[in-house]
Amino acid sequence: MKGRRLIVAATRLPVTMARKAESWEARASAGGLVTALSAVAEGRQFEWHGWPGAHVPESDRPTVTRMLARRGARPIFLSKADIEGFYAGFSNRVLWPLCHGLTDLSHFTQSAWQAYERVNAMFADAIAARAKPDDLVWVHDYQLALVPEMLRQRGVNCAIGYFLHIPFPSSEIYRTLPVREDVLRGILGANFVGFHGYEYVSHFRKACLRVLGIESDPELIKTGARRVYLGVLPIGIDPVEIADMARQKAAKHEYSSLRTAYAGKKIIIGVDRLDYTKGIPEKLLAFEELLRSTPKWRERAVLVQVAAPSRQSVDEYQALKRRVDELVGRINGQYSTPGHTPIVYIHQNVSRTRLVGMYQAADVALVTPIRDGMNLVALEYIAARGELGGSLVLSEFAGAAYLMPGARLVNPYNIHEVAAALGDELEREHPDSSHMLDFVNENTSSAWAERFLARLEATTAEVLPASRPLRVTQDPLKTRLRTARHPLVLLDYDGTLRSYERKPQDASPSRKARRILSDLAKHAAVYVISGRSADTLEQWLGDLPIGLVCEHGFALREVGRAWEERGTVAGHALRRVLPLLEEFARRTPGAMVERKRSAIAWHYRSAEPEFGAFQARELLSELEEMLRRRPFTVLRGNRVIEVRHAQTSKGHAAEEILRRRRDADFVLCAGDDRTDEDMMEAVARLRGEHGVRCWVGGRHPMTTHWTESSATLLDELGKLAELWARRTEPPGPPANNAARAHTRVRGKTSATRRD
Ligand code: GDG
Repeated sequence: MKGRRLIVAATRLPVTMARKAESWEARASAGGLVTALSAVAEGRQFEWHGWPGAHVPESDRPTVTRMLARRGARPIFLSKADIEGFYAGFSNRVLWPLCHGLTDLSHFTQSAWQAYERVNAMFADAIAARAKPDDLVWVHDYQLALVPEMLRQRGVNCAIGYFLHIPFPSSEIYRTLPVREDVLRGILGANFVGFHGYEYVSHFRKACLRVLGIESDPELIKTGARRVYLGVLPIGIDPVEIADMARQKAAKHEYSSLRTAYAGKKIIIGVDRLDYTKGIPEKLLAFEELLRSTPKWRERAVLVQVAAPSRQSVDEYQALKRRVDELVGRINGQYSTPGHTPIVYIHQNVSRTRLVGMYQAADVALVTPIRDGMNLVALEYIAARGELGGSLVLSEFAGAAYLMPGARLVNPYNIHEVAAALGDELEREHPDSSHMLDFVNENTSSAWAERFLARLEATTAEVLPASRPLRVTQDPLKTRLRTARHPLVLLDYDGTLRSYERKPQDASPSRKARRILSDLAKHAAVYVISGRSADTLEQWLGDLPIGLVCEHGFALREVGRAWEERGTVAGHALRRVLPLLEEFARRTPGAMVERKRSAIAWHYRSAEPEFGAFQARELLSELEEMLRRRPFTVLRGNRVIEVRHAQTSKGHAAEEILRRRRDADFVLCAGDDRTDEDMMEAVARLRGEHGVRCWVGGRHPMTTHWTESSATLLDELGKLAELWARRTEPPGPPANNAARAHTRVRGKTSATRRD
């Protein structure tokens, strides 16, 4: 993949700095992410922002920065207090346990949170100073969750991606986080958010709904003017790197010393960071149970357990180490003989090459995390064994469980089940792991990175809108407008043709707006597409020669014709939704249910604000479940929740008009709120470059043009009417296929409502 510059933000740089006597030494650190990104870094400019792994005094920072710059790395220097609060304090003592569902181990402190915010801001500052509109920014993992939104606040307008390497917990758990809104909003600053599995996406969406009241589609969250795409992209490993390491001396040595030492015996391998999520005690207990229940394995099986030291400053990790030491001691004490020790416990950081030798020597890999985003060890084992085949006993709570066909899935909390599965796998002589191997070989880490960036780039069209101020008398727009033979104009009402009033009934159209609409209608087909009722539109605009769409697309009235209604809320929605809304109205003093033909609405404007909002989130969540795969949409408005038919939206109305006005060779549409986005989307999809989409109130990623206010829009529309009036040959509006027979009545006050 060639092209745009890539800026990566991850807590640790791929280079670790270490102080050596009077100078500094840079050591490349190998890791999954480094390998994954090295392929995508080729052929493009690339820089990586992160912590260099050591405290660097002020005076040495210029030197260290220069050394790192040569390797494409840009250091974020952290003080000891920052490292403690940001890394140990909030990332590893709050988010890590919480995301793995261990609320008891999640200890929030205000000072750690402040350090987390501070360090995230340092990353955002550093990147904001470098990022250009065409760059791609890729932020990694839970330690930097606030960075995407902080970049937006600093005016960064390029494509921002975020990948969460660990699980996203169920919303019930997530909601216990004291700073739950901030973290979600932080992530939602990205254009594309990637997770290892579907379950995490679904939890994330539910948290957005329950915590922020933001609804979403399975792959898309719309927040304000921005769209955040969600994707499932399970990470992989680099099988070629593993094959290369397998050929090295250290790997071969490890392999042959294990096979010699345990000749005629079965070797079980466990490789984990010494972390409480990895289920090491559970694994040891299951192995103990196997030895207890099946004596034949006591001297015929060995468990080689690598437990790499990790986060040793955190109390819980120290407690875990004590527990593991104790269990290993107990089991070895109980089952060792002079010739055999059942557990080889390696509490050290082992080189990757040696690890590959160990994997190759093992008949079974025992991977039992109680929760794990993905788990690379499972993949590495299968890759290292290659054609030899291997047995994998794998926790169903690892993301990898969904991707490894042929693995023996277990519940790590059930030690009897794990022991039995392990016993079965030890019996197998020629395990076939070819399906798993196929997956590992195809889903490589670099393919993962390529896919992520491709998805991120796909959002770019929205990120970099060629949005310009609307100036109808300036070229190239002027020429396009003047030469349009059958123009079509689609306009929202409130906020677009008229500024908002505190009382909605006061926002009647000005004389100027009515005159401009009439003038435009002499040369173009004009429609006002509004959320207002048919009666209000009739009263304010019904005498003008324009089409009207009421209640966000529920009914359409062509000039001189009757209202045509679209999907009403009936049947299922009425039977199931109405009682639910009524129940919530009963539970929430001040709330009420309104039944319209197009929708059922639950209003909570008069409810106590906090409680009303709380109940609204609960209701949204219920409605989402209830209406899944049903043709209804739930709209969240200003202190109102509406359930309407999925066919009822401004987008569907615009689509219908475009279908009727097929010969429209130019479309101008303008709007200012969420519901107008559907209209913008329909015009963009159906008319592409033949459409001018104008946002009122500022730039918007879905539009080609923008204008400051309804007043400036009216000015431009006025100029447009004049421009068309000055044309020598008036081309006239496009034909309306449906209403062709009725063109005689154009200009007359229209018919009445049907209902
Ligand atoms: C997070 C998520 C997700 C282990 N011991 C040694 C050593 N390792 C290597 C393994 C493997 C890596 O560390 C561990 O990767 P995991 O995926 O198992 O777990 P986390 O570190 O928790 O990673 C996880 C991952 O991010 C990627 O998105 O899969 O779910 O928690 O590569 O081989 N490496 C060396 N010495 C050791 O002693 N050199």
